[in-house]
Amino acid sequence: MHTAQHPPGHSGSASSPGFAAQERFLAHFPAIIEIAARHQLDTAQWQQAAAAAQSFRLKVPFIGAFSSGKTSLINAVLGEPLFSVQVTPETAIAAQIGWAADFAAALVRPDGSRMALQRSDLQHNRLADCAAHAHIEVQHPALARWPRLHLLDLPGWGSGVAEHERVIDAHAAHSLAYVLVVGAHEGALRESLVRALAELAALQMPVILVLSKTDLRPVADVQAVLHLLTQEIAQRSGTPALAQVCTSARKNQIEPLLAALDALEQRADERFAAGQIAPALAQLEALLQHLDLLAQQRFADAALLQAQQEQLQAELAQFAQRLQIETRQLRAQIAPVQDHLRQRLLDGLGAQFERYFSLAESGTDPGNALLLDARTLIAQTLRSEFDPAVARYLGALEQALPQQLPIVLPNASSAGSAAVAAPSASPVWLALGSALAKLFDKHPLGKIVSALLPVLEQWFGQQRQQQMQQIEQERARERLRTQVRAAIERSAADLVLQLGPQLDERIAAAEQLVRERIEHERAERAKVLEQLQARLASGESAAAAARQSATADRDALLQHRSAWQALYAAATATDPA
Ligand SMILES: Nc1nc2c(ncn2[C@@H]2O[C@H](COP(=O)(O)OP(=O)(O)OP(=O)(O)O)[C@@H](O)[C@H]2O)c(=O)[nH]1
Ligand SMILES: [Mg+2]
Repeated sequence: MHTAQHPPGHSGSASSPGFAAQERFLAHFPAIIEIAARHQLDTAQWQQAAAAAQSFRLKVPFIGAFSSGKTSLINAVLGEPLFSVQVTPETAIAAQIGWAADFAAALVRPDGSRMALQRSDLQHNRLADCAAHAHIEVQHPALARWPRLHLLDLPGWGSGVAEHERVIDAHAAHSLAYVLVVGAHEGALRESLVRALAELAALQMPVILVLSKTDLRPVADVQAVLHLLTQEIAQRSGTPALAQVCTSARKNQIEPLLAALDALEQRADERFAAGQIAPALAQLEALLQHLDLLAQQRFADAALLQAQQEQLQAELAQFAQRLQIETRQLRAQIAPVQDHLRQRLLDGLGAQFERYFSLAESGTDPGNALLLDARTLIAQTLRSEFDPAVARYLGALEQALPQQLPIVLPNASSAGSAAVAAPSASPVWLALGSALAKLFDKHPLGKIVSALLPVLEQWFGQQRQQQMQQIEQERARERLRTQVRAAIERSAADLVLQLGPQLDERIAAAEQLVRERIEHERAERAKVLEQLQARLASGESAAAAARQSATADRDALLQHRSAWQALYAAATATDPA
């Protein structure tokens, strides 16, 4: 069987620490949790960080037209015909496949309930109990070479907005790259894929081009098609694909795809380092500062402690004020972003007027096409107009952080999903930052756009019947033109209206997150000061013992820190290849 071609334990290059990095990272948590508990500090945040690191996976969605060969490719990667490739689109269901030592499969319903599946259920597509929006989860030992990837086999991509929403909104935030599968017989990108490309580009999501079914065409043709598609992707998305590979699932020629997955697994290391190790290092920095205080002799003085506490209160009050001002300023950016969006929608949708008109003329509802274009325009506007404002906001808060509190927020520039922030020596706000960044990372396109769906449907649905009978008449055509023009204007206005509350909601959530985090650190610091106070009354020998225990624990933490820093450095070392 061909699984023998990619044995477990493969490592791409010397700089790839492989799956072991995750295990090595996790190994430090029990000791750290014990130390935090010993000094009556919060352990829940460490439990959460460990759980997040444990379940860390990145998705690799396979998208493409119906029957482009997505499922066959995934079967080939697995080394067995696990998923049925009968052409029955009505039973199409998404499948997520990840590594585990032992095979397991389950149907997962939208409410989270699971039903175990047998291999044969998948092979024969016996998914009778297939609730709408359910999906399949498979654990498979053949993926040992890519333990941090979840391959997503998605149903063939039609042209509807709803599909875009499901595929891009649901997965983009947790995806590493999208695999675009195009059959060699297709020869060109379908329009729905062209739009997907534009949107993925706006989200700065890389793609891998897989030309499938190359056995169907002569080698020279295949090369020509590959060349054409490569150019088109670079042109449409503004950057070249991460990789472009030729495959034939039928002939089991999938080596180039396996190599592309290797490169993704390597990228997953970097994302693990940025998303898990760096925030944990920041959290560790905070714990170290608390233990530093507990270890110090000079706090055996009540007056000093009192002064410390008062200074902290003053700094916190000042920060709260600054937070309010900065948040208000960020909110003030919503209106200009809306103005830009309105103009961009009117220009961008207006440029497509003839296309929508001819769709309407031929009796097809142009609403879908219009909304797909609008999605891309909204994504582009948010990236160029709103994201920089968020970055400024995060930067200003970082500047304003109380000197005394070991609060770690992310590098403002890490707000984008692709950015990898290095933990710097200065207190960057990583722990809170990655949470904040996630909030702003995923733009609420689905929510904005879907509100307009029924409106447009009604708009074009109502008079279509009547229109079609008179379509030959110039007057009716004119009326239709007016209608399309009005639909564009109405859509632009409605989408702009939808955007406001969505951005506002996000800003409010960010502000709340900052408040909670500050409060958390304030409470931690208060606990430390209380312990120091109690120590004043406990006699010198007990105080000395407590200081000694804090010193020993701080030294132990320094060891854990160096180990994590080494893991971080290994994962983010630039690949010489
Ligand atoms: N000649 C040839 N046919 C292939 C190849 N890969 C898949 N096919 C055929 O193409 C058809 C569709 O393959 P699938 O793998 O189901 O394609 P898909 O993209 O998953 O299809 P949907 O999920 O329905 O969108 C099947 O009849 C396959 O046997 C290939 O490499 N060469
Ligand atoms: Mg399929």
